[in-house]
Amino acid sequence: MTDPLAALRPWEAPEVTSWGRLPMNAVDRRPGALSLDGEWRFRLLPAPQAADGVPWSALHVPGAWTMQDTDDRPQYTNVTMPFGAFPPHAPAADPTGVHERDLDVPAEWAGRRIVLQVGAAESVLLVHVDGRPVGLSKDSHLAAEFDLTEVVRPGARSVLRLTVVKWSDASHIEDQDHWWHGGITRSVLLYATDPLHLADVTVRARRSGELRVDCAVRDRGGALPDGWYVSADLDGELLAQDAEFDRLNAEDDRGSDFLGEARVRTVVPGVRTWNAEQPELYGLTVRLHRADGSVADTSYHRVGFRDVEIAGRDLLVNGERVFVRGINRHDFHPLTGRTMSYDDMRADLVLLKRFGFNAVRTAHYPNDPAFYDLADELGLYVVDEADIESHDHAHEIADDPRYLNAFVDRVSRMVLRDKNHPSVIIWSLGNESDYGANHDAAAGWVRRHDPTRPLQYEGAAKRGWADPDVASDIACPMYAPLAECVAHALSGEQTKPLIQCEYSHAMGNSNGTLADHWAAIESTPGLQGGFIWEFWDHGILQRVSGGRPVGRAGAGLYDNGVAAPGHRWAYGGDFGEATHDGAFVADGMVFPDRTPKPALYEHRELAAPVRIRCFRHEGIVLANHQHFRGFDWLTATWELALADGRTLTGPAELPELCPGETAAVPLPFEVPADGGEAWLTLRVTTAGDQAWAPTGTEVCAPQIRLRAPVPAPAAVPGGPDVEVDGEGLLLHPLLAAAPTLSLWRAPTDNDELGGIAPRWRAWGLDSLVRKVVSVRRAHDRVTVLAEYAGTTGVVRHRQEFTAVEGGIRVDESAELPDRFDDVARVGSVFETVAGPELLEWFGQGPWESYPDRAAGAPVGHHSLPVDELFTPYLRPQESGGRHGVRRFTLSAPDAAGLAVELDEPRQVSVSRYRAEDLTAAAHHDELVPRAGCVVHIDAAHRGLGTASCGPDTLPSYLVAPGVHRWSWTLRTL
Ligand code: IPT
Repeated sequence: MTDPLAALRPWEAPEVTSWGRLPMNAVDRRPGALSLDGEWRFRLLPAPQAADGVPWSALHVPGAWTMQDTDDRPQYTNVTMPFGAFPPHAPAADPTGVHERDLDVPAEWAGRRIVLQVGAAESVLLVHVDGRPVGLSKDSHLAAEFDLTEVVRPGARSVLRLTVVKWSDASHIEDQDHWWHGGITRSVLLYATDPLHLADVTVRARRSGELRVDCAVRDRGGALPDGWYVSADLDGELLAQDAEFDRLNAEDDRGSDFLGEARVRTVVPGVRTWNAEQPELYGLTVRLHRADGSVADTSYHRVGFRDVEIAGRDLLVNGERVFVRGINRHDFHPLTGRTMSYDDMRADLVLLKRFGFNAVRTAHYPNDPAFYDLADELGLYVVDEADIESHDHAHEIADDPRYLNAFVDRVSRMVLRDKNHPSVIIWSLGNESDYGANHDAAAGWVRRHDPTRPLQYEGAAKRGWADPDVASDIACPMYAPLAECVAHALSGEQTKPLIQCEYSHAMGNSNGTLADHWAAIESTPGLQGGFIWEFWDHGILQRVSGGRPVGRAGAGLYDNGVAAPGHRWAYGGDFGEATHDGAFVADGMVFPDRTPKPALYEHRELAAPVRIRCFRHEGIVLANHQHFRGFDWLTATWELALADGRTLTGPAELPELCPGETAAVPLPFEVPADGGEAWLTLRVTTAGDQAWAPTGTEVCAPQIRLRAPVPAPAAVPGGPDVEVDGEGLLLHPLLAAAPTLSLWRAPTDNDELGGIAPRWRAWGLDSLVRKVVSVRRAHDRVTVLAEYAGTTGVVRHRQEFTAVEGGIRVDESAELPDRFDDVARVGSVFETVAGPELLEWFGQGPWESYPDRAAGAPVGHHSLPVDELFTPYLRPQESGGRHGVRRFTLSAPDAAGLAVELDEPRQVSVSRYRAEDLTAAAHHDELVPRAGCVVHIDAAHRGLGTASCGPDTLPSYLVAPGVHRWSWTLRTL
């Protein structure tokens, strides 16, 4: 092969990170650029040096070819590399996409400097124009720019070829936990500048109002024009120029195209500072002038004045110890794989703001540039993470000098690109790559280049949370048990802020114990928050026919978390991959179509700016849990839910409170003397439009109990006789299956991957064999004793059915042997006949809640269609539970209904699926809803925890062995 680029075999040369690539900079060239996005000619070669005989087809750019009906499909692996070759090698079979298009360079660009920008290509990009090599680049998540001035002619047509090699030495350091794709995934631009141009602009803006703008100026022609200067204005006000620099410039007569750095310095009096709650931005326009005053180049920046520092073990933003309510987020889309529009990105961040997040870690690579603009504008603290994860070969690569350049290159280019964003408060060296000299080299570069921000790296922090010598200013563990974090904070040894870079793994039905985490964080100095893993369920939309995938990945329709009929959310293995990590890719707080999972409501409440501390002296104590804002942007209504079925509402006044302050507020109503148990909820909404929420958006709904339940009067005996069959099973016209004992739930991902469900199976809890021991009939009651045998133990179950006015009272007990020391649930399960469609309940809701995830579901009178109770987690599993249910009815306009009264607040679920239906299915399209309702009433239900990756639930949420008792009354409506 004669092509010198290919002759280097750069895909197996980690030392080669680029050739012919321009230095990274922070000048935004998107405005005024020529978009090269659209249909390109495309062919997919089996390897980079394969013969070019493949015919051309068409491909949309930007867009991964793995999502566009080629033979190369998406593949999901977490840690394991998708090919066997060891670093720095690539496999022989190495899909290589040749993208080609005509390039018509505008005639009016004559005499200008012409630059190509490729937004992102994975994993090696080779650029040719008219067959001439122009350059190469690596790093699948950062743009690469190439100067085309010498190789194109304004007014003429050239052929631009971008060759993308999928697997390379770089793949070994891009081993992140998401889908593998190939292609160009961000926009391609062509732009022109004057030969005299801004090569970079660095902005530093402090909360004092101090503003420094440093402009690197180059002249492509090397003509050394005299008398050029830089001006800058802030929101239209001209800022002072730096006379000292002009002098330096005049003296500089070297023959380089680098002309020097122009500086602007000023102090903005009375500056409005930037923080995530009030992201005040100023518009900075930097202009580079020729000697005659005409403008040669312009760069626009949005500037936020703010300070970030670490003081002792506190991370401070503008001097405040802020809580970091963070989430990890990938650039993901269910139709494109990776390519996101501005609107998609905005929708992601708006949703995060609405659910109480104030921080994002760009796991595990620099995100699309639009992300940072939006984070600045909407108010999110960003941990900006470099594109380095060598998970499968972490130990060898961290110290491998062949990769030294790549580490420094990736970290430094991220910093050069993103340094001007106020939202970026911390740099991260990458993820899961062990810790070695390559990291220290990159850290050294960052510390010199940008001393204004702390640096973190989990792999370094692992060496010791308090170790001063490692490349992490923050103790940023992942999935550390809460008790360990608290112990560290109390140890007297803590030297750095403790902010977990990953915690609370959101796979499937998860995020148990989030409330316990936040109770500890908010009450323990030294703990400052963390980043939930993660935002997205990375399900790719896939059309299926007869259980087999058809058509291209990402084609089809979806709505509300559910793939439309004939489609499914594909996860690892669904594209026929031999090596994959299954549903581990579906571990986010939103479904692939961005529908919130119920756990998001839990988070929203735990982040509530308005809290009710307590109820006393006929008033409530309110607290402002923000760091910078009062309550003036919020408004509230009160809602009083009474056990007798009433819900009263009215306007509530929020007091003026500074951050951290509390105030006693009298109740704006009288609590009715009757009505039983009473709960006050404040519905807090936005008083005016916010950038992320229109007026009236609910921000939180804090709640407090005003009156405890009043004991119910004993049921009046009477009613129809209780009937049971020969097996002691209740006969009832509305029940298709009688209440029996249930100890099993369809394993959640946490149950399964945390090793909990395997124990249940070993005990035989998924296939208990019921044997009736005795049936005793008295005049108004029937008592049934039964045994449920597992493989290693027997549970004794007693049911007493008593006829009461209008129905049947069921008193139950179950005795679990010591051996069954951790079961999913202890309770009753029964099935109704077809008919009931609506569930109405008094308890927590309206969304799904579980014992260790119940802080965000207020007690009240709720109702939902049975079909909407269920949460469609990508891999079917236990879902749809409601915590703290006191009573419920199941009804339909034209069918008989039933009402159930519980002895105390219980975990209840109503669904169209039995636990075994859910257990057996791998995807939703395999589930067939039953006509009746499957109803669970649990005396005890195990917490969810997060054991699919990280700590299990806390001991207090486990279901203990011994005797469990519960009672309920069933009536016909
Ligand atoms: C951790 C990874 O950093 C993250 O990318 C993701 O894989 C997460 O786990 C699980 O979903 S690494 C894990 C080995 C703790």
